[in-house]
Amino acid sequence: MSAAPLVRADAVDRYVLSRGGVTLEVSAPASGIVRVRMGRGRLPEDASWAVPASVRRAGQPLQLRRSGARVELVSGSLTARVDTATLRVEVLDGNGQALFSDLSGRAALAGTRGFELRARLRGDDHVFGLGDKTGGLDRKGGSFVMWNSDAYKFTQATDPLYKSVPFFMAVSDAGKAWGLFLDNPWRTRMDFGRAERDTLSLGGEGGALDYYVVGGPTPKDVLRQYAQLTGAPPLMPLWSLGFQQSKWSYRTDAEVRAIAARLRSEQLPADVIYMDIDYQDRARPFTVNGAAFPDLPKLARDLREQGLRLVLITDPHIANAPGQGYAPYDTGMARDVFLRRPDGALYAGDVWPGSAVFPDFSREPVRRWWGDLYTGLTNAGVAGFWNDMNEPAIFNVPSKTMPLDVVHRIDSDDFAPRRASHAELHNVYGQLNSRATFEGLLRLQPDQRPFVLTRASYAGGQRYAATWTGDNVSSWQHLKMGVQQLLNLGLSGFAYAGNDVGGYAGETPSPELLTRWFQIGAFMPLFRSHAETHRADQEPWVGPAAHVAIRRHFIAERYRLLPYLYATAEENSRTGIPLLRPVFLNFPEVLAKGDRLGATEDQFMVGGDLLVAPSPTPESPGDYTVELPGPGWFDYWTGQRLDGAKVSITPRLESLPVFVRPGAIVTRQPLVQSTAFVPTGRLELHVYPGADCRGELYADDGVSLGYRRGEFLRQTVRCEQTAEGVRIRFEPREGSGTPWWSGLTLLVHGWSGGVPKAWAGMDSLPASLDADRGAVQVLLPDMRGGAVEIRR
Ligand code: MIG
Repeated sequence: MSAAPLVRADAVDRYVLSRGGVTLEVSAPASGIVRVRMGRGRLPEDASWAVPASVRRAGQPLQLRRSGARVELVSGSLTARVDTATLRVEVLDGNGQALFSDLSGRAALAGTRGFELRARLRGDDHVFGLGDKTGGLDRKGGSFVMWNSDAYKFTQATDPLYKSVPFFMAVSDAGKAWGLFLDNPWRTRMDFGRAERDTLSLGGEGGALDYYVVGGPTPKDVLRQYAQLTGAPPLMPLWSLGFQQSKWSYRTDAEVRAIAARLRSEQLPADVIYMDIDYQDRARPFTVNGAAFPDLPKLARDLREQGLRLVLITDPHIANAPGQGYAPYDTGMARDVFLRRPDGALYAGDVWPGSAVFPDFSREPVRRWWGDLYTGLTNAGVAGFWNDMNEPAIFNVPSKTMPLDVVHRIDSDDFAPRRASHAELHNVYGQLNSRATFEGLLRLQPDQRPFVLTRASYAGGQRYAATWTGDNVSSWQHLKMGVQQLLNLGLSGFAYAGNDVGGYAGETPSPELLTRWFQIGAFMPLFRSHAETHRADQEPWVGPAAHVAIRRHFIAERYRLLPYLYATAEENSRTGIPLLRPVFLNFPEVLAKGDRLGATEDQFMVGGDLLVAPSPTPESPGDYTVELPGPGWFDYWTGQRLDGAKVSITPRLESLPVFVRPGAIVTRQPLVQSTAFVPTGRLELHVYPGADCRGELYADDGVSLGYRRGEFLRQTVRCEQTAEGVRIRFEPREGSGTPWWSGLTLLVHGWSGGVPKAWAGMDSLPASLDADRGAVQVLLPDMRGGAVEIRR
């Protein structure tokens, strides 16, 4: 190999060059991540709502090489090649293959404001991310706008939606991935070969051209790198993984108690009941209608005894109610927290309380004031909060939001204090609203994990809140589309996401639709049933008894699976890898099958091991074939090993096909009616022998931040096939946490021998054979380490 002639090689922190009135900067906040900024004249302000200063400032040195009109900057395995005449930037992988090839260079800033950047998009690349936008799992061929919008009854064709996450990953048929994050909160546009074949274009109306290219090379690496930039979600309280029952609205203390009582009498496990806007006095945030809810603390206490927590809605629109003793308005005015028009007049817009005013969440002191508003409700025992309408949504105006010239006065992070238009802050309004809530709750209850649910957000918002997809429709199409939305949210950093089970708007769901939605919802990261006001009830007990029994079975199955789900959530908090995953994230080789995403488009995985395969045509269920990533998979429900990698399914209402990776070790627990009740008995370890055989045990108290001080239990369990059977190895435990379980029930699936013997060290343990299921069962003590061998 002959190297290009080098003039100089240097290590630099960043590389800056100006040409034709445009300044370019290339830096590397971490190895394998290249950041590019460009400005007219000088560089734009180095500040961000998505990437914390500590990350942006942690520059990795770049190796600089000059060769003629080109400069190469090497960071880890990535090379950024700059054409010094045009300022075009190309990012190459370790093999010298171009991942990202900018075709515009300084011409991207040819206009007087904003930018328009074109780049090459490879023909065999699939594109994922951009939050919960509809239009299909693969964004290739699509064009999308980032502009947070209240999108009631959105469809497959609606764009923009509630959130703006200008991040995508491109994955080739060979499974090679890279990602791009455009850190610009203004109205932006991304086009993936729709306007122009094989061309990616990124456009923005204002603000900085500031983007990061991350090099993968696997899809999981891209997500880890994106999490390095924008953060991973914190480990949320265990109860947020339980079943959540909501409705607009449970209107009285008696109605909430009746819902709780029914959940319990029906033996429908549940952790949360939501209270929507009608609990408030005249729809005013941070008030409680005392006639309907005479004693909220008592209600919260009584529910808690039944293992149920309350989550209350608190919208950002503060009633414009001077002189009425409404504290959020009065204290807000005293501290000048509300947004104003350019002429200094208070901005007021109509929402639920009537005329309302809006906090300027771009100011740290305002976020602090907002956080303190939760004092009364947290003291009353409310466990979590729901930030709705924070696009922000405004009634009675064609734009459905506030005027773009409303003035924010940024005072936050490492931003220079300055005035900025709503056009700049619009897409971050919801993210900053949920940040104010999250940070306020942490101040009020420093050792509790906050739970915040937000509708609008921006990249990085996963650090503060879970999210849902807004006002979906009770239809088969939404059931199917919702899975793809939640998959893409997971690929965009938002690992804690759900949609309204049963559908929010439109005609009430048929019993079949509702049952199917409960089945799939049971495998979504957030499992929350919710529906619009003035509709027939759609709680899980509504409809024929046979349907209720199926829903109960699936809700219960989710509770049995909580140890597995929670371990996956804990992994997410360290890595950014989501709970809900498209098949290719775990098995990039499925992309090589050629026909785009083929049959895997309708499938999804929960964690690394469970593959769920609903009907691709749920509205008219005929037989269908499930293609698994390889041979040797197991049927989750029967524990039996399957022949081959194709399974043909005849849909039956009571079942949802779920398959287990050969090599998985899946944890399950005894059924509880709420995560507030500690299970008694044994933890089940289901071993499915195969290559790369492992599983994770993770447990902690589920609610406090003790896990950050070592109060948790984490343990890897591995298995290997031996000449005589299977050996299970328990690696040493990490953390000081104590388990709730009294011992372990080990179940080894796919057993073909006769009655086995089990050995742990020198002692023989009782093992029994379930010949029908092809499983061996061994009752073990709690294993802090050591190994067990099951022999034929
Ligand atoms: O204008 O609070 O998406 O979940 O039930 C509607 C009432 C306002 C919209 C949310 C929905 C919620 C509803 N909200």
